[in-house]
Amino acid sequence: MGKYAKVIATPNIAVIKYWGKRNEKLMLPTNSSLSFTMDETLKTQTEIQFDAALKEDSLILDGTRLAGKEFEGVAKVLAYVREKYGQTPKAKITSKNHFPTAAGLASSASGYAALAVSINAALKLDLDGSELSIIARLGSGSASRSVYGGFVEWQKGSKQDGSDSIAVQIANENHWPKLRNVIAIVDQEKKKVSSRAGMAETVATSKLFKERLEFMDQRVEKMKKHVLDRDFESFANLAMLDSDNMHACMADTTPRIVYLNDVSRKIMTNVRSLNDKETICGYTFDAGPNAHLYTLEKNVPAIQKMLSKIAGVREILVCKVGNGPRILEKG
Ligand code: 2P0
Repeated sequence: MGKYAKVIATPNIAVIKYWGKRNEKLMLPTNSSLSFTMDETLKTQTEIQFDAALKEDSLILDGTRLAGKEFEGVAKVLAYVREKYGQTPKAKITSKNHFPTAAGLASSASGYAALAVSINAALKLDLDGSELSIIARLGSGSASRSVYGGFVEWQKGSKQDGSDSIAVQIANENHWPKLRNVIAIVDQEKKKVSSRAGMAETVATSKLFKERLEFMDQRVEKMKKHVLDRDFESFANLAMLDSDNMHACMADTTPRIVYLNDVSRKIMTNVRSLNDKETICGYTFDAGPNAHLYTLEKNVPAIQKMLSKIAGVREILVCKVGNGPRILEKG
């Protein structure tokens, strides 16, 4: 077949959040972030075929051909690869997200990680994880972290050209086998502000965000230690603090950004009650009302029970730490 690959990649969930860019074109963040890549409960499958007979690049996502703004990320990734690794034929990309319908879970991380890994496999470029993370980042910042399994730091870097803004695996998928992310899918309206637009407004207008940045290096280092020590209590408490702090910065943005709703807030209150005697659960929320609840395997039933009693929780998914992108075929 030649220059073909089929790849699966999965989303990641950040325990120290990325919110804010210092360079929008190169997608360079204002702070480092830390996540773990999830298992294949949620996944994107991407096929890519480079072929000299094709007249243009194309992407069919979940059966729909994307154009204009929706194709910009892919165009940017392909342009970077062509400039850096030489002329390549046009690409036909077909991608499918295996996510619960309309769950409001972001698929850009798994999507662009799958794209970066499939390009590398199809063109036999033999790139390392750092370079794959740079390619994925150009499509979506959080995707840089999904090119690895396990626990991953996206280092913000300091160079203007972004060559040191890369993801690094800090522990592999076998490091903390008992850790779970229980996802509560919450009823919601369509997202009003995209993360990309929202974070730009926060950077431009929030004073609280400037203060957040002063703590972030230290916070990432602390979280790395909690992960390496498998110190669940410290891990969960720091994840909650960082999520609360990011959502406070969103609220401090002009115009105010609110992604959480009453169901999200009810979940937060219930987590606090569950943790009354001992920390068995931590929460984190991305740019939407769905809750991601960290816990250890033995406490999953208690979390599911708590969630099942909350009106407005539509679905509950339980994810483990995953092993990163998988190449299914290449040729
Ligand atoms: C994160 N989020 O660290 C944070 C937490 C949302 C809240 O990464 O503009 O879709 O494509 O770089 O990666 C969502 O932002 O934004 C995100 P772009 P992205 O996971």
